[in-house]
Amino acid sequence: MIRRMSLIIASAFAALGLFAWSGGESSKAVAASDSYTIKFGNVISAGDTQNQGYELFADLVAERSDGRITVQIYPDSQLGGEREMIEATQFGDIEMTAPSVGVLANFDKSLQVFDFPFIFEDAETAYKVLDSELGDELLAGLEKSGLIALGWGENGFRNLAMVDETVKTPADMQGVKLRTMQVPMHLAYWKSIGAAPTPMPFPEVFTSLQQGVVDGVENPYELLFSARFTEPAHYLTETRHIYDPEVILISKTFFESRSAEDQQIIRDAAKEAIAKIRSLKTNISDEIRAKIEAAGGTVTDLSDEERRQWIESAIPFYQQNASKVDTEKLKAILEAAGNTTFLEVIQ
Ligand code: EAX
Repeated sequence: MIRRMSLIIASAFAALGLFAWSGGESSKAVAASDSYTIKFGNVISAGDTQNQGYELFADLVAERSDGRITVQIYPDSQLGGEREMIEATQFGDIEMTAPSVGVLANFDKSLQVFDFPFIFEDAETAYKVLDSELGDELLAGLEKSGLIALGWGENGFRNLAMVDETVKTPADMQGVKLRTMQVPMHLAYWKSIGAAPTPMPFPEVFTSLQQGVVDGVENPYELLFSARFTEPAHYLTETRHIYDPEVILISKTFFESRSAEDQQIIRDAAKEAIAKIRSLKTNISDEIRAKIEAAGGTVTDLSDEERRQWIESAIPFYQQNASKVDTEKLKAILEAAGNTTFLEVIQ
Protein backbone atom coordinates (compact mmCIF):
# COMPACT_ATOMS: atom_id res chain seq x y z
CA MET A 1 0.00 0.00 0.00
CA ILE A 2 2.76 2.39 1.00
CA ARG A 3 4.59 1.49 -2.18
CA ARG A 4 1.45 2.13 -4.22
CA MET A 5 0.89 5.52 -2.52
CA SER A 6 4.44 6.61 -3.16
CA LEU A 7 4.06 5.61 -6.79
CA ILE A 8 0.91 7.67 -7.06
CA ILE A 9 2.69 10.66 -5.54
CA ALA A 10 5.66 10.10 -7.83
CA SER A 11 3.40 9.98 -10.89
CA ALA A 12 1.67 13.17 -9.75
CA PHE A 13 5.04 14.88 -9.62
CA ALA A 14 5.95 13.42 -12.97
CA ALA A 15 2.75 14.84 -14.42
CA LEU A 16 3.59 18.26 -12.98
CA GLY A 17 7.09 17.97 -14.36
CA LEU A 18 5.73 17.16 -17.78
CA PHE A 19 3.42 20.15 -17.59
CA ALA A 20 6.33 22.42 -16.75
CA TRP A 21 8.49 20.97 -19.51
CA SER A 22 5.89 21.34 -22.19
CA GLY A 23 6.25 25.12 -21.94
CA GLY A 24 9.92 24.83 -22.84
CA GLU A 25 11.25 25.50 -26.32
CA SER A 26 14.12 23.09 -26.44
CA SER A 27 13.62 19.65 -27.94
CA LYS A 28 15.98 18.36 -25.28
CA ALA A 29 13.38 19.25 -22.68
CA VAL A 30 10.73 17.26 -24.52
CA ALA A 31 13.06 14.29 -24.83
CA ALA A 32 13.89 14.47 -21.14
CA SER A 33 10.20 14.34 -20.25
CA ASP A 34 10.08 11.08 -22.17
CA SER A 35 12.75 9.45 -20.06
CA TYR A 36 11.59 6.68 -17.81
CA THR A 37 12.61 3.53 -15.99
CA ILE A 38 11.12 0.08 -16.44
CA LYS A 39 11.35 -2.05 -13.33
CA PHE A 40 11.74 -5.70 -14.36
CA GLY A 41 11.55 -8.23 -11.52
CA ASN A 42 12.20 -11.98 -11.67
CA VAL A 43 13.09 -14.84 -9.33
CA ILE A 44 15.99 -16.16 -11.43
CA SER A 45 19.54 -15.82 -10.14
CA ALA A 46 21.56 -12.92 -11.50
CA GLY A 47 23.93 -14.23 -14.16
CA ASP A 48 21.73 -17.17 -15.23
CA THR A 49 21.09 -17.44 -18.94
CA GLN A 50 17.64 -15.86 -18.58
CA ASN A 51 19.03 -12.80 -16.85
CA GLN A 52 21.83 -12.58 -19.41
CA GLY A 53 19.09 -12.31 -22.01
CA TYR A 54 17.25 -9.67 -19.95
CA GLU A 55 20.51 -7.71 -19.60
CA LEU A 56 20.77 -7.70 -23.38
CA PHE A 57 17.15 -6.49 -23.51
CA ALA A 58 18.06 -3.63 -21.14
CA ASP A 59 21.15 -2.70 -23.17
CA LEU A 60 19.30 -2.71 -26.49
CA VAL A 61 16.44 -0.62 -25.13
CA ALA A 62 18.87 1.91 -23.65
CA GLU A 63 20.90 2.09 -26.84
CA ARG A 64 17.98 2.41 -29.23
CA SER A 65 16.22 5.03 -27.11
CA ASP A 66 19.43 7.07 -26.80
CA GLY A 67 19.43 6.44 -23.10
CA ARG A 68 15.87 7.67 -22.51
CA ILE A 69 14.59 4.29 -21.37
CA THR A 70 16.31 2.53 -18.51
CA VAL A 71 15.44 -1.09 -17.78
CA GLN A 72 16.31 -1.84 -14.18
CA ILE A 73 16.44 -5.59 -13.58
CA TYR A 74 15.71 -6.98 -10.11
CA PRO A 75 16.73 -10.67 -10.17
CA ASP A 76 16.82 -13.22 -7.31
CA SER A 77 13.26 -12.62 -6.03
CA GLN A 78 14.25 -9.14 -4.82
CA LEU A 79 10.71 -7.94 -5.58
CA GLY A 80 8.97 -11.11 -4.33
CA GLY A 81 7.60 -14.35 -5.71
CA GLU A 82 6.16 -14.86 -9.19
CA ARG A 83 2.48 -14.49 -8.31
CA GLU A 84 3.22 -11.31 -6.42
CA MET A 85 5.18 -9.87 -9.31
CA ILE A 86 2.49 -10.74 -11.86
CA GLU A 87 -0.02 -8.88 -9.69
CA ALA A 88 2.38 -5.96 -9.29
CA THR A 89 2.72 -5.82 -13.08
CA GLN A 90 -1.07 -5.87 -13.53
CA PHE A 91 -1.41 -2.98 -11.09
CA GLY A 92 1.52 -1.11 -12.61
CA ASP A 93 3.58 -1.18 -9.39
CA ILE A 94 6.34 -2.65 -11.52
CA GLU A 95 6.43 -2.64 -15.31
CA MET A 96 7.82 -6.06 -16.22
CA THR A 97 8.25 -9.60 -15.00
CA ALA A 98 8.85 -13.05 -16.54
CA PRO A 99 7.19 -15.90 -14.64
CA SER A 100 6.97 -19.58 -15.32
CA VAL A 101 4.01 -20.35 -17.58
CA GLY A 102 2.53 -22.55 -14.83
CA VAL A 103 2.24 -19.72 -12.33
CA LEU A 104 0.89 -17.42 -15.03
CA ALA A 105 -1.79 -19.97 -15.90
CA ASN A 106 -3.50 -18.98 -12.63
CA PHE A 107 -4.24 -15.67 -14.35
CA ASP A 108 -5.23 -17.09 -17.74
CA LYS A 109 -6.54 -20.64 -17.70
CA SER A 110 -5.80 -21.26 -21.41
CA LEU A 111 -2.13 -21.48 -20.50
CA GLN A 112 -2.79 -24.57 -18.38
CA VAL A 113 -2.21 -26.62 -21.50
CA PHE A 114 1.52 -26.32 -20.82
CA ASP A 115 1.10 -27.74 -17.32
CA PHE A 116 0.58 -31.29 -18.61
CA PRO A 117 3.66 -33.50 -18.21
CA PHE A 118 5.74 -35.20 -20.90
CA ILE A 119 4.35 -33.22 -23.86
CA PHE A 120 7.66 -32.27 -25.44
CA GLU A 121 10.62 -34.51 -26.25
CA ASP A 122 13.05 -31.68 -26.90
CA ALA A 123 13.35 -27.90 -26.96
CA GLU A 124 13.16 -27.70 -30.79
CA THR A 125 9.70 -29.24 -30.72
CA ALA A 126 8.65 -26.85 -27.97
CA TYR A 127 9.94 -23.85 -29.97
CA LYS A 128 7.99 -25.02 -33.01
CA VAL A 129 4.77 -25.00 -31.00
CA LEU A 130 5.49 -21.78 -29.10
CA ASP A 131 6.42 -19.93 -32.29
CA SER A 132 3.28 -21.05 -34.13
CA GLU A 133 -0.03 -19.22 -34.48
CA LEU A 134 -1.27 -21.21 -31.50
CA GLY A 135 1.58 -19.88 -29.37
CA ASP A 136 0.79 -16.31 -30.48
CA GLU A 137 -2.87 -16.81 -29.71
CA LEU A 138 -2.11 -18.02 -26.20
CA LEU A 139 0.08 -14.99 -25.53
CA ALA A 140 -2.50 -12.57 -26.92
CA GLY A 141 -5.05 -13.99 -24.45
CA LEU A 142 -3.12 -12.36 -21.60
CA GLU A 143 -4.31 -8.89 -22.60
CA LYS A 144 -7.61 -9.43 -20.85
CA SER A 145 -5.62 -9.86 -17.64
CA GLY A 146 -3.92 -6.49 -18.07
CA LEU A 147 -0.70 -7.99 -19.36
CA ILE A 148 1.09 -7.76 -22.69
CA ALA A 149 3.33 -10.70 -23.51
CA LEU A 150 6.50 -9.71 -25.32
CA GLY A 151 7.32 -13.33 -26.11
CA TRP A 152 8.18 -16.79 -24.85
CA GLY A 153 11.26 -16.93 -22.68
CA GLU A 154 12.64 -20.20 -21.44
CA ASN A 155 13.24 -21.87 -18.11
CA GLY A 156 13.74 -25.32 -19.64
CA PHE A 157 13.06 -28.98 -18.89
CA ARG A 158 12.29 -29.62 -15.25
CA ASN A 159 14.07 -32.41 -13.38
CA LEU A 160 13.87 -33.83 -9.87
CA ALA A 161 16.25 -33.04 -7.00
CA MET A 162 15.82 -34.98 -3.76
CA VAL A 163 17.33 -34.55 -0.30
CA ASP A 164 17.64 -38.19 0.85
CA GLU A 165 17.74 -40.54 -2.10
CA THR A 166 17.52 -40.86 -5.84
CA VAL A 167 14.11 -41.29 -7.40
CA LYS A 168 14.01 -43.57 -10.44
CA THR A 169 10.41 -44.51 -11.07
CA PRO A 170 7.01 -42.97 -10.33
CA ALA A 171 6.58 -45.68 -7.67
CA ASP A 172 9.46 -44.07 -5.75
CA MET A 173 7.33 -40.94 -5.36
CA GLN A 174 4.84 -42.55 -2.95
CA GLY A 175 4.25 -40.11 -0.09
CA VAL A 176 7.17 -37.92 -1.14
CA LYS A 177 6.76 -34.26 -0.18
CA LEU A 178 7.71 -32.51 -3.38
CA ARG A 179 7.81 -28.75 -3.58
CA THR A 180 5.89 -27.65 -6.64
CA MET A 181 4.89 -24.28 -7.97
CA GLN A 182 1.41 -23.04 -7.10
CA VAL A 183 0.01 -24.72 -10.21
CA PRO A 184 -3.21 -26.78 -9.93
CA MET A 185 -2.36 -29.16 -12.82
CA HIS A 186 1.10 -29.90 -11.43
CA LEU A 187 -0.44 -30.66 -8.03
CA ALA A 188 -3.00 -32.94 -9.67
CA TYR A 189 -0.35 -34.91 -11.57
CA TRP A 190 1.93 -35.49 -8.57
CA LYS A 191 -1.08 -36.45 -6.43
CA SER A 192 -2.26 -38.87 -9.11
CA ILE A 193 0.98 -40.84 -8.79
CA GLY A 194 0.82 -40.92 -4.98
CA ALA A 195 3.21 -38.10 -4.12
CA ALA A 196 2.45 -35.34 -1.61
CA PRO A 197 3.01 -32.15 -3.61
CA THR A 198 3.62 -29.07 -1.49
CA PRO A 199 3.08 -25.82 -3.38
CA MET A 200 5.09 -22.79 -2.34
CA PRO A 201 6.55 -19.64 -3.86
CA PHE A 202 10.10 -19.87 -5.16
CA PRO A 203 11.71 -17.59 -2.51
CA GLU A 204 10.69 -20.05 0.24
CA VAL A 205 12.13 -23.19 -1.34
CA PHE A 206 15.76 -23.14 -0.19
CA THR A 207 14.89 -22.87 3.51
CA SER A 208 12.13 -25.48 3.17
CA LEU A 209 14.62 -27.96 1.72
CA GLN A 210 17.15 -27.20 4.42
CA GLN A 211 14.60 -27.56 7.21
CA GLY A 212 13.11 -30.75 5.86
CA VAL A 213 9.69 -29.20 5.19
CA VAL A 214 9.90 -30.88 1.79
CA ASP A 215 11.81 -33.95 0.55
CA GLY A 216 12.63 -32.56 -2.85
CA VAL A 217 12.03 -30.01 -5.56
CA GLU A 218 11.77 -29.93 -9.33
CA ASN A 219 13.22 -27.34 -11.71
CA PRO A 220 15.66 -27.20 -14.60
CA TYR A 221 19.29 -27.95 -13.66
CA GLU A 222 20.45 -24.37 -14.14
CA LEU A 223 18.01 -22.91 -11.66
CA LEU A 224 18.37 -25.81 -9.21
CA PHE A 225 22.09 -25.12 -9.14
CA SER A 226 22.17 -21.32 -9.15
CA ALA A 227 19.46 -21.07 -6.49
CA ARG A 228 21.64 -23.51 -4.47
CA PHE A 229 18.81 -26.04 -4.14
CA THR A 230 21.31 -28.75 -5.12
CA GLU A 231 23.18 -28.18 -1.85
CA PRO A 232 20.45 -29.73 0.32
CA ALA A 233 18.85 -31.67 -2.55
CA HIS A 234 21.76 -33.34 -4.29
CA TYR A 235 20.15 -36.55 -5.64
CA LEU A 236 19.02 -35.52 -9.10
CA THR A 237 17.13 -37.44 -11.74
CA GLU A 238 16.80 -36.34 -15.34
CA THR A 239 13.05 -36.81 -15.69
CA ARG A 240 12.43 -33.85 -18.05
CA HIS A 241 8.81 -34.12 -16.96
CA ILE A 242 7.76 -30.61 -17.95
CA TYR A 243 9.11 -28.18 -20.51
CA ASP A 244 8.69 -24.81 -18.85
CA PRO A 245 8.54 -21.66 -20.95
CA GLU A 246 8.62 -18.34 -19.12
CA VAL A 247 6.52 -15.49 -20.45
CA ILE A 248 8.07 -12.03 -20.71
CA LEU A 249 5.37 -9.64 -19.55
CA ILE A 250 4.87 -5.91 -19.52
CA SER A 251 2.02 -4.02 -17.87
CA LYS A 252 -0.67 -3.32 -20.48
CA THR A 253 -1.63 0.11 -19.13
CA PHE A 254 2.01 1.13 -19.01
CA PHE A 255 2.88 -0.27 -22.44
CA GLU A 256 -0.10 1.30 -24.16
CA SER A 257 0.75 4.69 -22.72
CA ARG A 258 4.15 4.60 -24.50
CA SER A 259 4.74 6.04 -27.98
CA ALA A 260 4.53 3.69 -30.96
CA GLU A 261 8.26 4.16 -31.40
CA ASP A 262 9.03 3.10 -27.83
CA GLN A 263 6.68 0.12 -28.08
CA GLN A 264 8.58 -1.03 -31.13
CA ILE A 265 11.96 -0.59 -29.43
CA ILE A 266 10.72 -2.69 -26.51
CA ARG A 267 9.18 -5.40 -28.69
CA ASP A 268 12.25 -5.72 -30.92
CA ALA A 269 14.65 -5.85 -27.99
CA ALA A 270 12.56 -8.58 -26.34
CA LYS A 271 12.71 -10.66 -29.53
CA GLU A 272 16.48 -10.40 -29.64
CA ALA A 273 16.76 -11.23 -25.95
CA ILE A 274 14.68 -14.37 -26.51
CA ALA A 275 16.94 -15.48 -29.37
CA LYS A 276 19.92 -14.99 -27.07
CA ILE A 277 18.31 -16.95 -24.23
CA ARG A 278 17.54 -19.83 -26.57
CA SER A 279 21.08 -19.94 -27.85
CA LEU A 280 22.54 -19.74 -24.33
CA LYS A 281 20.20 -22.50 -23.18
CA THR A 282 21.33 -24.94 -25.87
CA ASN A 283 24.07 -26.66 -23.91
CA ILE A 284 23.43 -25.30 -20.46
CA SER A 285 21.86 -28.45 -18.99
CA ASP A 286 24.96 -30.52 -19.76
CA GLU A 287 27.30 -27.80 -18.51
CA ILE A 288 25.42 -27.35 -15.26
CA ARG A 289 24.99 -31.07 -14.79
CA ALA A 290 28.77 -31.40 -14.82
CA LYS A 291 29.04 -28.61 -12.24
CA ILE A 292 26.48 -30.29 -10.01
CA GLU A 293 28.45 -33.53 -10.18
CA ALA A 294 31.73 -31.74 -9.52
CA ALA A 295 30.14 -30.22 -6.41
CA GLY A 296 29.31 -33.71 -5.11
CA GLY A 297 25.78 -34.15 -6.44
CA THR A 298 24.53 -37.35 -8.07
CA VAL A 299 22.73 -37.08 -11.39
CA THR A 300 20.85 -40.13 -12.63
CA ASP A 301 19.47 -40.78 -16.11
CA LEU A 302 16.38 -42.83 -16.70
CA SER A 303 16.64 -46.06 -18.64
CA ASP A 304 14.21 -46.41 -21.58
CA GLU A 305 12.07 -48.66 -19.43
CA GLU A 306 11.98 -46.17 -16.54
CA ARG A 307 11.11 -43.34 -18.90
CA ARG A 308 8.27 -45.46 -20.30
CA GLN A 309 6.97 -45.91 -16.74
CA TRP A 310 7.01 -42.17 -16.17
CA ILE A 311 5.12 -41.48 -19.37
CA GLU A 312 2.57 -44.17 -18.58
CA SER A 313 2.15 -42.77 -15.08
CA ALA A 314 0.69 -39.64 -16.65
CA ILE A 315 -2.03 -41.40 -18.67
CA PRO A 316 -4.66 -41.49 -15.87
CA PHE A 317 -3.87 -37.85 -15.14
CA TYR A 318 -4.50 -36.90 -18.80
CA GLN A 319 -7.72 -38.90 -18.82
CA GLN A 320 -9.02 -37.16 -15.72
CA ASN A 321 -7.84 -33.64 -16.43
CA ALA A 322 -7.88 -33.00 -20.18
CA SER A 323 -11.54 -31.99 -20.02
CA LYS A 324 -10.82 -29.49 -17.23
CA VAL A 325 -8.67 -27.30 -19.47
CA ASP A 326 -9.03 -25.98 -23.02
CA THR A 327 -9.10 -29.50 -24.47
CA GLU A 328 -8.97 -28.37 -28.09
CA LYS A 329 -5.80 -26.39 -27.46
CA LEU A 330 -4.26 -29.25 -25.51
CA LYS A 331 -4.96 -31.58 -28.42
CA ALA A 332 -3.52 -29.05 -30.88
CA ILE A 333 -0.34 -28.83 -28.83
CA LEU A 334 0.02 -32.60 -28.53
CA GLU A 335 -0.54 -32.92 -32.24
CA ALA A 336 1.99 -30.21 -33.10
CA ALA A 337 4.44 -31.88 -30.71
CA GLY A 338 3.87 -35.23 -32.44
CA ASN A 339 2.79 -36.75 -29.13
CA THR A 340 0.36 -39.55 -29.95
CA THR A 341 0.62 -41.30 -26.57
CA PHE A 342 -1.58 -38.76 -24.83
CA LEU A 343 -3.63 -37.74 -27.87
CA GLU A 344 -4.97 -41.27 -28.01
CA VAL A 345 -6.13 -41.33 -24.39
CA ILE A 346 -8.04 -38.05 -24.25
CA GLN A 347 -11.49 -37.35 -25.68
O1 EAX B 1 10.09 -19.45 -13.10
O2 EAX B 1 9.01 -21.50 -8.95
C1 EAX B 1 9.62 -22.21 -9.78
O3 EAX B 1 9.94 -23.35 -9.53
C2 EAX B 1 9.96 -21.67 -11.16
O4 EAX B 1 10.58 -22.59 -11.93
C3 EAX B 1 10.83 -20.48 -11.04
O5 EAX B 1 10.14 -19.59 -10.28
C4 EAX B 1 11.19 -19.87 -12.39
